[in-house]
Amino acid sequence: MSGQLLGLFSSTTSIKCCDISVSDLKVEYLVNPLAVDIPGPRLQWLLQAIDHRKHNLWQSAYQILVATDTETLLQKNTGNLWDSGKVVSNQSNHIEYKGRPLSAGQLAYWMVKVWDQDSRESNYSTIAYWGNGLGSGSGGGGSQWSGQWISAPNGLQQEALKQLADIDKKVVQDHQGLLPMLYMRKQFSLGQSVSSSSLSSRGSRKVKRAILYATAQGVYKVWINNKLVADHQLSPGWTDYLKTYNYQSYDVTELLLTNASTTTDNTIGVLLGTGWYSGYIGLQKNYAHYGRQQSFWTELHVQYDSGDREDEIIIKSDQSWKVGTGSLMYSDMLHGQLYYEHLEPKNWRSTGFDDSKWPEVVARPVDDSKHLALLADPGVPIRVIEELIPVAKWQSSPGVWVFDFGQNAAGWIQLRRPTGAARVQIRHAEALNPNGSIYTLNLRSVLATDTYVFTDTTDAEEEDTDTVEPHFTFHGYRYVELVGYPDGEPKLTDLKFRVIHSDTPMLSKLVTSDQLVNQLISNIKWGQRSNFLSVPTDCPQRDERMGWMGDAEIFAPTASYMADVSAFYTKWLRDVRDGQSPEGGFSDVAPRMVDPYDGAPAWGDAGVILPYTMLTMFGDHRIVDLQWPSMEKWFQYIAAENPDHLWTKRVNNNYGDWLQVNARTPKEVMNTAYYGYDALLMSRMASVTVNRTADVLKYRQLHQSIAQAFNREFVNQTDGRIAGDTQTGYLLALAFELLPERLRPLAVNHLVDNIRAHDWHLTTGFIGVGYLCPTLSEFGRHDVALRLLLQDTYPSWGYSIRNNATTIWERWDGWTRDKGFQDPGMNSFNHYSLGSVGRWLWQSLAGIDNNDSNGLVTGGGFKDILIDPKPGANLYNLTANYQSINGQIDSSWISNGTHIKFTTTIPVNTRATIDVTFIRNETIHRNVGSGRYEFMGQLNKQYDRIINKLIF
Ligand code: RAM
Repeated sequence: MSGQLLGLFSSTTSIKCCDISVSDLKVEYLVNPLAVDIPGPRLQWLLQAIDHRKHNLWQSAYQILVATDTETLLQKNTGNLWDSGKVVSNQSNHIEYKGRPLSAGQLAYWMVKVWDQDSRESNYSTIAYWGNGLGSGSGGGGSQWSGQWISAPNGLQQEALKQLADIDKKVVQDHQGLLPMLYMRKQFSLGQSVSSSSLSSRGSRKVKRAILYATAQGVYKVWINNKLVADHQLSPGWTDYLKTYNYQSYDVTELLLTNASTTTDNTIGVLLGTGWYSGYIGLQKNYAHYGRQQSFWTELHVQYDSGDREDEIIIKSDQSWKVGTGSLMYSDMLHGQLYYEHLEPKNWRSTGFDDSKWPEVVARPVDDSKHLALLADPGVPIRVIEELIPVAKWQSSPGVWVFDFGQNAAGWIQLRRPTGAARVQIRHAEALNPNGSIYTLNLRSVLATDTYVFTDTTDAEEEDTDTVEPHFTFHGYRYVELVGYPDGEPKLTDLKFRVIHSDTPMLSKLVTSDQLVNQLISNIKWGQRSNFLSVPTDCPQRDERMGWMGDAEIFAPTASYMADVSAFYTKWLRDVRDGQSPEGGFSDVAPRMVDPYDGAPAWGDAGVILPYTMLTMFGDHRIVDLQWPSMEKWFQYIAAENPDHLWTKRVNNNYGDWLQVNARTPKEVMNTAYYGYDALLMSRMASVTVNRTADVLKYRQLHQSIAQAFNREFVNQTDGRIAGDTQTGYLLALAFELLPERLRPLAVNHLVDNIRAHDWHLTTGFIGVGYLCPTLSEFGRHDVALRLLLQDTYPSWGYSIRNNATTIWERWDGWTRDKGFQDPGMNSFNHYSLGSVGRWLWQSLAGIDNNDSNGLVTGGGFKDILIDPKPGANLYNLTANYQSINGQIDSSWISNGTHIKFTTTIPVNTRATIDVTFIRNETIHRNVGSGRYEFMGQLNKQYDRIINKLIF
């Protein structure tokens, strides 16, 4: 019947047409990655309903074809690398490639078709591809790398500094340790580098694909024939350079000059900066943390159009490269950039530049004897994601212009190049002094200054004359101060804020009828954007910017609702594993800084919590397997010194509920609770991963033993009071399942009493805040959670918003009306930690969750969804969607105070339980398949009370 109808609706669709289409193919979470160093990469796709009015659509089978070529094979439906055959399964992600092994660098093209619930076949998807990595997971064997680490000969940068001292002695004296950027170049011709045997056939062979692989000890940018190979920033990103380097892969086919005569030269130009490797590093406050000498590594692999695979390494980093210096006297990650235009070697990235005065580089082989791994980057690049223009400007004193961009974020200024000679200085700040000048005290020791010394435009290199921007620095700011701009009054359009972050697609949305809540969501989002910079940092502005583990574990669920952070965290979890000490201690920050301490409780635990988050949010079982040995080690590490199950030893920096206010949660309460939580998560993870039946029991028992110790030591077994009597104490005990059932209602009452006693304010710090609203909602006090959400007096999220916050502050009292700015020693206005409430907005308010997220019976990844929205307060309207790995889930409601209409959309190939509890006289509990569902009715009593301030 439905088939016939479909035939009537659409003349182009055949009666037998499948109900679903396939799109968004990815490999290891990435769109067409050029290098994947994992055996058995996992494939995924999304399914869409062709007719959105239909329900209960799912995939009953799939077939994957993988081939070495598209035209001759895949388009003829032949998979010479892998033909999965028709696999009866509804799995559409995490499907392991099981075809022929790929050689290093080989490209595999693939497509997939599916059968719907009625066994009707879809068309094949469009073709996607991935490239096999060069090391193929071997961890980097020295012998397999043709490219070498190349660096500058001793003295080259010192020479440039001497030159600088002639111009600006003070800069050199003040900043011992800053180093000039290196310029590296190599001219090459495709014709000259092929072996003599293949020379004759050269004319007939077309380059099919050219892939450039590159990485650095430092940060780099690459141009081929004066064109940037990609829009990536700050590559290769930050890893634990004592152990791992990620190389990036770029398709440069279009950039190479291949059609002209064989003598045509191509030129590769590389700018090499200090970055995390040898630039100024926060907290440690030193330069050259990993090494003082920056090095670059590259290989350019070319594949020809001649059927079978044939590869040539056309160029590689070796002794034959030249190196010089130029206009970039420094471009330090934290401090900023100093640029002297007249020192720039003109056209150095183009063929024909005379580099005879540049010395040769020093080359050394990639050495695996130190167990250094060179691995394909599993993460996403940092990019300029958005540009902001200033919303206001003023002079804080004569000639000192301040610009306000209206938004705190991370990035840098792109400046219109002035016409005349000038020394222009840009300083960055998050806040203002009362007199309208910029407030920079909280940046601590960083300069956060970009300086340009321009010559006359007539001398300037042509293509760079319009705008200038720094290469290897970033700042966290909302305001900038501009001094020395020569063309009269600077215009708003002379400056652009180039906003950067790791390119995690941020597609999920949540909008409500309440402006304060919307601003909170915006602040959380900008906190995430500003701090997802290769690693999840604490803050983007002061001399810190490190991968703090406590911040990361508490925010990870929120981050995973807001954006697709799957690849980002996959990359970072290697940094976490790399940072584990031989005894088993995870670190406080990953990449681990050379630090005598292992991770503190709730910080080191990120090593367990992050894989669990990946499992629940993305259904990723493999990351659990990968992390399992290190997680077990972490338990041995804690257990070794805490045999009584109270986590009182090996607490290292022992931060406690960091930056809590008006409360003192005993550290041993928090620490022991976290030990229990770790055990709980281990048992849950073991329950859904293969071959871990014994571990389920082992960790469940451990959780019980810890719970017993916790109760014995900290909980009054009669009245349920927990030592310290703080919100965080009750929250952790409830959320981590540490209390016997009979004590739970008592603990909830103590929690609510405590909130009431603080006049309906929170007292939680970094850790407690993550469980505040979720636990209240879970234990029947959603009304109190809403009250805290909408609170706008100190301390609350609303208080910062009422005081113009556009990001989440590090501290509840970052600025107060009574005291002004907090101690500048630690006062960031862009820390995401206290924004961990974000997950509750999606999970509880919008009600989009995994079904049985705790027991993980369903394996995570929103394949089995729970829709259980909890409307309330003056939120008469909410529209949310979450872009899950299994497709977009929608949830929205609109209410007029007496009636409510609720709509939800469940993606194809998933199922959901919908619980509607807010309609009078009706308790709806329905198990459904895909499609759109709508419920309408009179609001029940409970919500009459909660929806109290109606606007229409
Ligand atoms: C601060 C960091 C971070 C926090 C640690 C304990 O310096 O900013 O956010 O996790 O301390």
